[in-house]
Amino acid sequence: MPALEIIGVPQSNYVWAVRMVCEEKGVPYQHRAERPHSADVDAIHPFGKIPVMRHGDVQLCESKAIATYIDRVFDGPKVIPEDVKLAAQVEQWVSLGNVEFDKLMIRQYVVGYVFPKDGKVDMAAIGQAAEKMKPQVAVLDRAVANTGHLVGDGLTLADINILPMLFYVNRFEEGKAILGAARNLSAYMERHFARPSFRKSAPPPPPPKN
Ligand SMILES: N[C@@H](CCC(=O)N[C@@H](CS)C(=O)NCC(=O)O)C(=O)O
Repeated sequence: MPALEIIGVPQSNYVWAVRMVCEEKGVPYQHRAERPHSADVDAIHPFGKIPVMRHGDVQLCESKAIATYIDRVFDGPKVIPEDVKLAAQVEQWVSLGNVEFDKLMIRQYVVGYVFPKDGKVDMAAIGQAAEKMKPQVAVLDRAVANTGHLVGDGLTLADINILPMLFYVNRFEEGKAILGAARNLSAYMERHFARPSFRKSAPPPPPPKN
């Protein structure tokens, strides 16, 4: 079997998710920390986004496609269940994650703090994003209430996709308060953030501020 290569800086929530899939399944992989729009990334993703993947003559972009490929090609516990209904529910939550939660939680809220335009955090925009996150968090809080998972009663790609997003939101004041008030989701985060697969695939801590 050729080496599996995951390309993309580890800070990306989507790179994190794909690496967590590998860890969860016990799949060996090589990780190359490249930024979006590097030559290698541009060669695979039409819009230069990370992660991208190489496995022999297979090249893929988009975390959902990469995760699905890894789940089907390699042994280890399934992160997308064989059961058609459960698999469709995983698809649904990954889609919601990418289209709804990532857009607001990461692209607006977290990126607003980490990569502020003109070097200054726009606190009005942060406040607006935080308000909009409240109903999203309520949706997730209800979804994990019964089993502590988004789909069925075990960890799936639906959870793996959302966990890095929640981790990042939880690092900032408003996000931490909103998540902390969501009882089921807080317990969910605490439990899954402690998973070896989550910790092993986590990005290194940021350097200390001067
Ligand atoms: N739908 C894509 C999203 C990938 C994505 O947005 N990656 C970000 C980093 S987390 C990126 O490469 N951004 C660079 C850009 O948008 O130009 C996936 O699931 O892989």
